[in-house]
Amino acid sequence: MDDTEKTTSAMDYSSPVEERPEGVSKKAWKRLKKANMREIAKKTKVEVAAREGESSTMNTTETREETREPAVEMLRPGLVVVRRISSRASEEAIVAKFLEIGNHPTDGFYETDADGNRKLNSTLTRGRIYRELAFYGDEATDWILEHCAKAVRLARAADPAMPAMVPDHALLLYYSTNRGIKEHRDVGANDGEGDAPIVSFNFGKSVVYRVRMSKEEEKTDVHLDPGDVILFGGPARMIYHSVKICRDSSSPYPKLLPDRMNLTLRYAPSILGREEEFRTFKPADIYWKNRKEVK
Ligand SMILES: O=C(O)CCC(=O)C(=O)O
Repeated sequence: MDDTEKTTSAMDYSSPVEERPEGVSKKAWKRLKKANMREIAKKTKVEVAAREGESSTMNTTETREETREPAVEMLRPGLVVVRRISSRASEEAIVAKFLEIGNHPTDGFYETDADGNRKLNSTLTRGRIYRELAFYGDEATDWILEHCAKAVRLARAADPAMPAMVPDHALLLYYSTNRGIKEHRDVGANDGEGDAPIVSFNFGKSVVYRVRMSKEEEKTDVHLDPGDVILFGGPARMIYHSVKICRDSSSPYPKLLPDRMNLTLRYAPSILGREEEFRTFKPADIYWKNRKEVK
C-alpha cells in the first residue's frame, strides 16, 4: 500500500468533526481518535488479506465476522440507512452494557410505584434513559462515539446533504413487547440542534421504521435489522417517523435481549446541565394534562 492509499483510508474512518464538542470529554475524544486508528488498521489488514488471496485465514468464523462489512442506502437527501454497523460480538457486548445501565434501581429503565412494584418508567411497555454521554461511562461512551462517527462518515460519503455530527446526548429505549412508538417528529430542545442528524441504532428485534416528510405524503416503510442505523438530518431532519416492531422476527441474541432496544444519539449542547428536565417522558401524562387544558 502506498502513502496515498494510507491517507485515504485514514480519512474514511476519522471523525467528521475535527473540533471536540463541549459535551465530549477530552479523554473520550482522545479515545475516539485512537479507536479510529484501530478501525483503520483492522480495515487495512482485511483489505491486504483479500488482495493477497489469503483465503485460508478468511475462512475462520472470527475472520468472517470481522469482514461483516456495512452497507449504505440513501433513501432521500438527509435520510440514510447504514446496515451492519459493527460485528455481532461488538453489538452483543454493547447491548449487555446497556442492559446493565438500564437495570440501575433509580437511573435506569424502571421506577418503583407507591406499592413497591418495579415498572417501566415511560409507558407500560417502554423504559427510557435520556442523559449526557458521560453518564453512560467510558466503555459505552467509547462505543457510541466510535460507531456514531463511522455511521455519520459512511452516510456523508453517500449523501452530500447529510451534515456532520458528534453526539453529546444519548436516549436509550427498551421496549418490552411488540408495541412500538407512534408517529411524531423530534422537535424538542433535547432532540438536537439545527439540522445535525439524529443517529438511531436498532438492537434486538427487527422493526419497520415508517417515515414521511409531511402529513400529506404517503408513508414509506424501512425495514431495520439489529445492528442497522438510520440517520435523519439536513433536509430530512424534521421527518415524521413511527416504529412498528416485527412480531415474526426474533432477536439474534434471544438469551441476552429477546425484546428490542433503541439508542438515539443527538447533538443538543443548549441543554447540557439541564438533563433532569428531560429525564421523564410519559405520553400518558401529557395526554391527561392536555385534556385538562382543553376542558
Ligand atoms: O425506538 C425508535 O426506534 C424510535 C424512537 C423515537 O423515535 C424517539 O424516541 O423519538
